[in-house]
Amino acid sequence: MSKWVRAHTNIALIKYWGKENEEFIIPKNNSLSLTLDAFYTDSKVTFDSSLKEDQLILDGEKQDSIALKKVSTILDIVRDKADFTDFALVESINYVPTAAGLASSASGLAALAGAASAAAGLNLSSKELSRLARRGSGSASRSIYGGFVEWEKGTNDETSFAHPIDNADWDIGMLFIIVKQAKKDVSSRDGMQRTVATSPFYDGWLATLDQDLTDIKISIAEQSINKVGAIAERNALKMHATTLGAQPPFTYWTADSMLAMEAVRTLRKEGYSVYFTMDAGPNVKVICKQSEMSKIKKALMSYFDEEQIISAKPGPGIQVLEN
Ligand code: 2P0
Repeated sequence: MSKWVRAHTNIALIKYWGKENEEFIIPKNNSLSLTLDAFYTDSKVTFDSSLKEDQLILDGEKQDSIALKKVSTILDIVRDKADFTDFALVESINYVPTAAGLASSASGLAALAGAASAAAGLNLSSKELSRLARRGSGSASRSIYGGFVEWEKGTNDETSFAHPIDNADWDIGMLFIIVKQAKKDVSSRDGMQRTVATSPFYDGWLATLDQDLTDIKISIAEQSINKVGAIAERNALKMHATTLGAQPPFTYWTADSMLAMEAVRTLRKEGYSVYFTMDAGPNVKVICKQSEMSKIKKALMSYFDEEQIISAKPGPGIQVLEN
């Protein structure tokens, strides 16, 4: 039955960066994220035998075949499992602040995995949903669950999926600093591929991951914002260092990203528990205590406009909405 399904975005504290298998999206390393409440996607899928092709309507606008590619990958798997061939109408609404540049494949493809399997009458477990979402976009495998989530890299389609590790019901939150940006010129998919293939720093990145993962899981269990933040920050810097060694080299940082990182370091010296992480784009995410978020936001406003700073708290896993 067609139902609206909601999935929230997640931000990795231990990053996914590189694939072992491109077709099945098996990653090179385990990653660990926090699902957030502020940004999410609602999706509904309707299979219809009268359609001649899959259609994606995102925020009311029909999307081209390029945008449909990841969507059809998931729809094809669902059709295969349910043993029918009807094309689908996919309606999606992204709840992301206008112009934030945070359009997220994680929430979008997780919501789609839930909506498509519901519409096909497949009764999938969360683990199966995570595997399905992964086929659209790796990070989507983590958005099936709320709180802190680890994506086990596994070795094949059956063994690569996410699982929840902590509901994040403690004093942690994130502030998003939305820096001014031009169009992204290296997608995360192309960026990680180029880095794995050409960067001499990539092996160094992989070599310290197990330690970062072990350390952050202990720190999450201790509910230590300072330890979790410091590990996430060092992990993000290592990931971004690999791109500088790629051929041709690239970076997602802009001057404003560096200003944001410097602002976070300054606030830390002033005594706040603040750390940063960054993904495949110039925005900076600030890991901090929820209880200090409004004070930190005010302090950041001496560097950025108020509209550029968005607060987020830990968010829930995938939800089927009552239509
Ligand atoms: C992450 N990123 O762990 C990392 C950190 C970007 C930097 O997951 O190729 O859109 O569709 O599997 O999931 C972004 O990559 O890539 C991402 P595909 P995806 O959040």
